[in-house]
This record gives sequence, structure tokens and C-alpha cells, in this order.
Amino acid sequence: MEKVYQAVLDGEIDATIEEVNTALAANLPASEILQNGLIAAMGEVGRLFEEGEYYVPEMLISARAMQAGLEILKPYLVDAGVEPIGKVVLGTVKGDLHDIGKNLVGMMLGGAGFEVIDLGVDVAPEKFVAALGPDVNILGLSALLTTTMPSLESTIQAVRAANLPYTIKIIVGGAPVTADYAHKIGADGFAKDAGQAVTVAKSLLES
Ligand code: B1M
Repeated sequence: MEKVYQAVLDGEIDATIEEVNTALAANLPASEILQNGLIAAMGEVGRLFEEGEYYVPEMLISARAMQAGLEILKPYLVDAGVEPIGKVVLGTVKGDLHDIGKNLVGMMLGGAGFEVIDLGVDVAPEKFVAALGPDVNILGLSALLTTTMPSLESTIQAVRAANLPYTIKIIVGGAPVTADYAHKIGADGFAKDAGQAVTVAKSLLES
């Protein structure tokens, strides 16, 4: 696990792939490799960036290494879906390029049986609105920067202003987002991590 952590910290894509495969071959659970290897390393990358020891390029190469590790874990985290239980449109809001957490949320929702339409990063409110339809149950919005949190609110406002003739529940998340903030901007749900996003999405389907 330490080798997975170190490979992501060093931004070594090949080593990350190798160490994730080694950990899987040693029967370590995928969820543990994700939490204690990949996610823990990205937390440390963030800390080093804050302390001025890492710069954007280092952050980017670590993110690429993490993404490579995630791709290997994906089939282990995601059960083969049967009939979709609901449809989710997902994206990172306008101005924000962070997508690792959003991808993880999409992966977990997919694994829980949702059909996921991922619009990517830096998605403008009108693009989110255009992607909605009567078969969509949930809109998932991700923001990682304090400066893009207002884009969560403007997207929610755009959806509400569109007066769609069907119900769309909106879930927001991302490191700086809190349940209080989610409530304040009119979201229907908030999730602090990808696992909780599944629980919240399922409960909103029933409400
Ligand atoms: Co950025 N960055 N970054 N960055 N980056 C942070 C977020 C930061 C906290 C680093 C720091 O200072 N410690 C800081 C934000 C500070 C703030 O706003 N308060 C920051 C900054 C400042 C910046 C730039 C401005 C740097 C610059 O250019 N000077 C710049 C902004 C670019 C932009 O977006 N316009 C920038 C750029 C980048 C990279 C491109 C280099 C790269 C992103 C690559 C990519 O995503 N493809 C990057 C990275 C990698 C990070 C850190 C290190 C890691 C983020 C990550 O992937 N975490 C991050 C520091 C940190 O978080 N410790 C940092 C792992 C991921 C699994 O967690 O994304 O939190 P997370 O997702 C979680 C939950 O938040 C939640 O579930 C996920 C899984 O459990 N969640 C949801 C997320 N979305 C959800 C949606 C939901 C529900 C839950 O419902 C729909």
C-alpha cells in the first residue's frame, strides 16, 4: 500500500499501475487501495502544494497517476450493472477543472446501478440544463475550489429558472462544500464522498 501511495506522490504512472496490480494480486480490497493508497496520496499532494513544496505541474502528474490507478480499480469497485435504477447527469461546474472526485462519484453511482451521463469539467449552467430530460432523475454537481462554489448556485438557479416540466433532484459535493452551504443554495442533497453520493442519490429517488 505504501508503494501505491509513494508512486502517486511521485507522479509515476507506470509504477502506480504496477503497484495497484501488485496490491490486487495480494488480495487487498480495492476499496482499501483506493482510500489508503490513492486518496491518501492525493491528500498529501494537496498538503505539499499548500506548503509550497509542490507546484501545479507536480499536482497534475500526481493526478494523472491517480487516474491511471483508478482505471485499474474501476472493475473491482463497480459491479456489472443490470437494469439502471435511475439516470444521473454529472459534471464539474464552470471554472473548475478538477475531475478526479467527480469521476469517482460517477464510478460509484454506475456501480450502484445508475446510468451516468458525465459532462466533464468546466461545465456552464446552460450546458447542464440542456443535458436534462424527463428520463433524468438526478443532477450531480462537483466543485473543488472556493472560487467555483458560486457556480454551484448559478447552475441550480439556471435549472430552477428553466421551469422544467419534470422533477430533477440536485446533489452537490466537493471538498469545500458543506451540508449547510448545499442547503443554502437550494440543493436537494449533499454528499461528502462518493460512497455517500450513492446513498443520497438512492434516497432522493424514493422521495
Ligand atoms: Co487543485 N486545488 N488547483 N489541482 N487540487 C485543490 C482543490 C486545493 C485544495 C489544493 C490546496 O491548496 N491544498 C486548492 C483549492 C483551494 C481552495 O479553493 N480553497 C487547489 C487550487 C488552488 C488549484 C489551482 C487554482 C492552482 C493554480 O493554478 N494556482 C488550479 C485551479 C484550476 C481550475 O480548476 N480552474 C488547480 C489545478 C489542479 C490540477 C489541474 C493541477 C489538479 C486537478 C487534476 C484533475 O482533477 N484532473 C489539481 C489537484 C489534483 C488538486 C488536489 C491536490 C487533489 C484533488 C483531488 O483529486 N482529490 C487538491 C488538494 C486536495 O484535495 N487535497 C487541489 C482526490 C479526490 C478523490 O477527492 O476531489 O475531494 P475530491 O473528491 C471527493 C469529495 O470531495 C467528494 O467525493 C470525492 C470522492 O470521495 N465529491 C463529491 C467530489 N465531487 C462530488 C460530487 C458529489 C458528491 C461528492 O455529488 C455530485
